[in-house]
Amino acid sequence: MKIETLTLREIQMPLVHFFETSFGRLYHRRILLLTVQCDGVSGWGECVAGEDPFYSSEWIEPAWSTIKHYLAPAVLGHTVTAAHESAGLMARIRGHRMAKAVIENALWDAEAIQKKQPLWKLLGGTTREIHCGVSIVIQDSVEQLLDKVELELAAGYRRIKVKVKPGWDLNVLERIRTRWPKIVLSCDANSAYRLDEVEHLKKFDAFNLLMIEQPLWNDDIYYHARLQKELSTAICLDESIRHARDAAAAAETGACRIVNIKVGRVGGFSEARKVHDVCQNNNVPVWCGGMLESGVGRAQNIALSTLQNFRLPGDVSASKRYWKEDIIDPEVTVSPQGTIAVSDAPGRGYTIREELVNKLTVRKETMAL
Ligand code: OSB
Ligand code: MG
Repeated sequence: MKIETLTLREIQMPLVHFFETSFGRLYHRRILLLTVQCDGVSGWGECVAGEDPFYSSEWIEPAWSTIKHYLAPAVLGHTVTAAHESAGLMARIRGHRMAKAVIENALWDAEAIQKKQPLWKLLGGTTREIHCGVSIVIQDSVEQLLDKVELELAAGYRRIKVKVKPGWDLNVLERIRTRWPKIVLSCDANSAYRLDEVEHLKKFDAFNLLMIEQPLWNDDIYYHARLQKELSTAICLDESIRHARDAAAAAETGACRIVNIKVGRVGGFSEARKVHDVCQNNNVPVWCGGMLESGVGRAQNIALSTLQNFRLPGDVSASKRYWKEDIIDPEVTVSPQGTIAVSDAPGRGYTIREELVNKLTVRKETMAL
């Protein structure tokens, strides 16, 4: 596959509902999409960098300029036999994993289309159907949150995850558990706690949670290992896992019992597979995290979730939870059993609605040699 051109664009999409975490409240998404042209085939990728450097130090402005000035020149004009080889071409550039991932993932899409194979099969996936959960954010009141939980359970979702932060945690979990004693429930702190809150965090054990996600610092493994020893609830790491070595260190130190894999956070599909394998070898189940993706990123998350060790429901949910109109056809739908059926079409398995993408585009730049 000769990497001929890269087209980067920013689209803007209003969210159906605001998204509030311990970082703040978000109403609109600014999303970078990338198209790669190889031997007459177009592969699409989505950069999951946010509009602000709050979840990660990466955000869309530096992602755009890093792609333009460093990553595109590193790959353009090169011929690769498989998409994963692009990671080697970009290795000289440190960090910027979300920016690297969009290039590598677009190439995986192109490779799958070229080989007339569904992306999930090319990745080594084994299941025809993935299990879905939802991430429910901080609301204006607990009553509003309970209404959301009820709605998502009725839609069939198999795991409810709620965002927590000091002041919006034990009270919320208590109310959910009282009403639904048996549901699969977890929480995500996005690093909102510190080690001097261990006594407080121990109280989470009363709620029979599947996991508590990323309670401590975003860049920490060591103190999570100390914390995990104090809790009976499994810790799941999200932000802290940047690559397979982090996953190995976390498994070795006992810093978590579950890992959330986000393909963008770890730099692309090839590293995501390595994280998956390290976790599988250490008997640590994984699940696929979400980053409020448009259909392009959503399709890639679905493909990744078909790998064998994705044993827990992911934050991969229906397009309509985020968008009035998604940019793929068909949009992602979830069955009443809380599953997504995987497409057998070549590549990502969903068509890009290019006219709609063009309408949503606010800037666009094509890079070629
Ligand atoms: O921590 O999983 C997270 C969204 C943006 C940044 C961080 C996180 C999230 C989510 C999104 O929880 C889940 C989804 O896409 O529905
Ligand atoms: Mg998280």
